[in-house]
Amino acid sequence: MDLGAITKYSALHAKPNGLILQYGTAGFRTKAEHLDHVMFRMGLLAVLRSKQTKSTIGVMVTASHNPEEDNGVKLVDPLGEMLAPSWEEHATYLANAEEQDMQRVLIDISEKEAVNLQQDAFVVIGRDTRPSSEKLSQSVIDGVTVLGGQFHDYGLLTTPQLHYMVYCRNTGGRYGKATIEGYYQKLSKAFVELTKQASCSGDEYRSLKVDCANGIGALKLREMEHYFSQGLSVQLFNDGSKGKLNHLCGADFVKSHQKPPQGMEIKSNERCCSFDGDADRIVYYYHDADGHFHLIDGDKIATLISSFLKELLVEIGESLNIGVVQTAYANGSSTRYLEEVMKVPVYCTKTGVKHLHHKAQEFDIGVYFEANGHGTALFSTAVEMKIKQSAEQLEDKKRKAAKMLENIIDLFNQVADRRVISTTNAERQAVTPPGLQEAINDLVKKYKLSRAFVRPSGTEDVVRVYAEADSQESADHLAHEVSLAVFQLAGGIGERPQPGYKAAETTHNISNAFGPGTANEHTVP
Ligand code: 16G
Ligand code: ZN
Repeated sequence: MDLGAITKYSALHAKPNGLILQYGTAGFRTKAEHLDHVMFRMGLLAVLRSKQTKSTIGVMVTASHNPEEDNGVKLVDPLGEMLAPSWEEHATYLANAEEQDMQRVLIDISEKEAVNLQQDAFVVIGRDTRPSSEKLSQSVIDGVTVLGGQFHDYGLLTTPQLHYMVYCRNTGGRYGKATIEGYYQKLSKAFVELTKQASCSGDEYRSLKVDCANGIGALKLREMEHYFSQGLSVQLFNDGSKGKLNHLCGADFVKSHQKPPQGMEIKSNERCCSFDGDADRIVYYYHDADGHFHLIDGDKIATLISSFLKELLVEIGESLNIGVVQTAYANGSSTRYLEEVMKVPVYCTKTGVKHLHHKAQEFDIGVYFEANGHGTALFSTAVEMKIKQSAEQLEDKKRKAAKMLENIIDLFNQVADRRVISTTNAERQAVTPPGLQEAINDLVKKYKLSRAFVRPSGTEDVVRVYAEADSQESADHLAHEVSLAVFQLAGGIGERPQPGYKAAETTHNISNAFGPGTANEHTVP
C-alpha cells in the first residue's frame, strides 16, 4: 500500500468536518454534495474486498427511488450479492475516519480481514442518471487507482445490470457475457421463450406501458427493446427527457399513492408498470372497465409467482420445497392467502433485499418480494427447464392475481433520535423504548384483523409506522394511535402526529381475493 499516495489523494476528497454516515440497508445515501469522500473511500474498500475474495467487486453509484439531489453508493460482492455484513461495518468505519486516521484504518481493516495486499484487484463501476453521478463515480475510480486496483467503468447502468456484470465476471462467463449486449441477449431470450408458449396471444398481450421514473430504466429499455422483436412492444413514459427523477412518478410513487404516475394516460385494461430510479423495483397496474385503479405490487407478484410454481410442481410431480419470503410490510391478507389457501410456507425477514435473498436461498425454490416491488425467485437450472415447459399457465395466473388488491398509505411524524427504537422478530416487535411494544399490543387489540409495527428506517432519518386492519378507517385510526404512542414514548419532537393523512394518500378500499385486510403505513421522519 502506498500510504503516502493515499494521504495525498484522500486530501483531494476530504471528509467534511463532523459528518458521520452509516452504511445503511442498501449502502450510503444522503445529499450528493456530502458524498465525494465516501465515494473515494468506497473505491479503496472495493479494492481491499477484491484482494481478499480474489474476485471482481462492483460499485454502484445511485440513490434508487430517493430524490434527484441525493446520491448513494453500494458495493456488490462476488456472486452479485450485497456486501457481507462484516464489511458493511468496515465501510462505515472507513467512511467516518478523520483524514489523519485514514492510513491506520486501512491497515486495520486489511489486518482484520487478512487481506493479501500483493493480490491483484478488479472493480467494476456503474452509475445512474443523476446529475451528480458521473463526478462521484470518478471519485470511486480515484480510490480504486490509488490502491493499485484495475477497473472497468460501465458508465450508465441499472442496478440489476451491475449485479449481473459482477456475477458473470466471477463465474467465467458461464452465467452470461459480462457485457450490456450479453445482458440483453440473456434476458430477452428467456422472456421470449417463456411467453411464446403462453395461451393468450395477440397484440393486447404483447404491449406494455412503462413508467421509467425519469431514470436509467428508460435508456436501458430503449436499448433492449429491439432484442424482443415481436415478443413485446413497449411504450416508454417519464423517460427523463423532461421530468425530474422519481418526481411524481416511479414505482415508489405509484405504490404509496395508489395511482398512476404523472405523464401516463392509461385506458382500461392496458398493461402498465413502473420502475424506480435505478430500475431494481417494479410494480404493475391497470384500470379496469369501470376506471378503478388496480395495483399488482410485490405482495401480489410473489403470490402470483409462488402459486404458479407451486401448482407446476404438483403437476410435474416434483417434491421440491418452495418458500416465500416477505417483510413485515407484506399485507397480512397476502400472508394468510399464501399460507392458508396456497399452502405455501411464508417467512418474514428484516427489510432490505439482502435479508430476503439470504433467507430465500434456503429453499429449492425461494420466492421473495418486498411489498414495494423489490424481489425475484431463486431456483436451479433443472427446475427452470421444467418451468419453461409449463409457461402457458402463466397468463391464467396473471389474471387471477390481478384480483388481489390492497391498500397502503404513507404518513409522517417525527422523533428526536430514531435509534431509541430497536426491534426484534424481523422488525415486528419493538424492544426499546420500554413500554412501546405493550402500548402497540393494546392498540392492536382494539381492531379486527389488525397488525402494527414500528421500525427505524435504514435509509432515512425517520421511524416508520405500519398498521393494517379490516377496514381502511380502522387502519388509519390504528396508524394514528401508534404514531402517538411512538411520539410519546420515543421522544417525539415538533408537532404531535395528526390524524387525516389519509385524505391525500389513500385511494379506494376494496375487499380482495386474499380476504379482508387493509394496510396503512406511516413514515416518521
Ligand atoms: C432500501 C432497500 C429496500 C428497502 C428500503 C427500506 C435494497 C436494494 N433496498 O432501499 O429493499 O425496502 O431500503 O427503506 O435492499 P427504509 O429502511 O428507509 O424503510
Ligand atoms: Zn432501487
